[in-house]
Amino acid sequence: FPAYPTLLTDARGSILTITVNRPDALNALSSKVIEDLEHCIGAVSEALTNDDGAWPVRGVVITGAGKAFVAGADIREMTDMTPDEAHAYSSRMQQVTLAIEQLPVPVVAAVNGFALGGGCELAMACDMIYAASTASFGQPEVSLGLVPGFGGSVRLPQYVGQALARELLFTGRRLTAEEAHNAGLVAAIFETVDDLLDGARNTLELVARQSPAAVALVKKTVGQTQGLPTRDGLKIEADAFRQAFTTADKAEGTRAFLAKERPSFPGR
Ligand code: CO8
Repeated sequence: FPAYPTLLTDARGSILTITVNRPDALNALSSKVIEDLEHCIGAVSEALTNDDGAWPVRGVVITGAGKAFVAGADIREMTDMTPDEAHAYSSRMQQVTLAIEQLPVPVVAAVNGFALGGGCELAMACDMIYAASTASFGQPEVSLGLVPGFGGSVRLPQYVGQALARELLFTGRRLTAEEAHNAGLVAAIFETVDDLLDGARNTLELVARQSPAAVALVKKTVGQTQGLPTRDGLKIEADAFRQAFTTADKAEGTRAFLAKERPSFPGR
């Protein structure tokens, strides 16, 4: 994967790390960052659309350069925006968050520092949030006369429940890494940023040993069933279960188990 003007990319084995790299502005999501994220996530998606069982990427880590993960949308850029331009800006980044959710491989947000506003929203679009002990999370939009525009009003209640989400959205109060962990926003905390990146990559290495087809299918199912009534969610799950039975990975996984061997998944 190429580097982009505002992003660094680092592929180690099948794990791709994307680093938002505008440390002087605490990695704020300018239109250029959003465009680069759009192209980079698009390139990953394209690399994974082959049906030949090749999975050049098995997991993605998103992190930030310097002391912030992402300190929000670019406040400077928003000063002269018209309401219609703001709508287009919000919609464009929302599409990026949906593209992350639609990737067939897991994405871990490795939150190394401030994840505020659009930064918290970018993290919440990922499959899992891991945090360094110095990370903090919040939706401070109301302190600027703004509201979340990249999914915060929708995804934050899904992560932490209505009561805490509303408190955070109405007050702009920040959560420490530990509070975010206790609230269910963060899956794991690491002492240092190096440990954080190792932890994110180790989890994705573990994922890479499983059936790629099954991981893609379960990611899709979890995404599709969020917020649905149980009965409707269960129907989608049964369809996914059926689909697993059409894959070569299922044949290999169950065969290898019974033969007491390690599976060699075809990836289809
Ligand atoms: N946008 C632009 N520049 C920023 C941003 C930002 N969000 N955050 C920090 N910076 C810049 C600062 O202006 C400063 O630049 P300079 O050195 O040129 O003065 C540099 O980064 C360093 O920042 P600080 O000096 O403020 O660093 P501190 O360590 O003192 O403070 C904080 C760190 C607490 C993170 C502080 O920078 C801060 O509060 N930042 C803003 C956080 C925030 O409010 N984020 C929410 C933005 S709104 C949003 O995300 C809405 C999303 C949806 C919008 C869709 C609608 C179109």
